[in-house]
Amino acid sequence: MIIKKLDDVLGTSAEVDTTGWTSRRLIFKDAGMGYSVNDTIIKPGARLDMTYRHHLETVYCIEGRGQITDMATGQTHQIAAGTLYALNAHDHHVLEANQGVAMRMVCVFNPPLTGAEVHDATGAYALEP
Ligand code: 9YT
Repeated sequence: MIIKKLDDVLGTSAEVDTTGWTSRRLIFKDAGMGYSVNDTIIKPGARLDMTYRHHLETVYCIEGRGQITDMATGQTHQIAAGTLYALNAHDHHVLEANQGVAMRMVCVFNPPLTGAEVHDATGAYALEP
């Protein structure tokens, strides 16, 4: 059994900070679970254009407000605490956090992240061997 607290990863290499988000990586590939779990802060006003072409991702919002746009259809959905989205088709999407408030998201990736990934120019993570 693995027991981990957010405090255990804050300030370590498992806390990955970028311009638009800070990802606190709680469970990653080394755990052998077949998925990874992050507690991620989307910074206020951030606009993230992403296509996880190598991964499926489910995202559950637990704090804050924003919106997600499905770039295939142009449809925008409001996101608030209690809203989940699942990128089940490697969807090209734009996630925007409202001004003035961070969004906090629980992010599950399949296949699991190895722990230190940051987005490439297309808003994807590389697929680890
Ligand atoms: C919600 C989202 O995709 N944010 C970008 C960061 C990523 N999910 C991560 O590594 O936590």
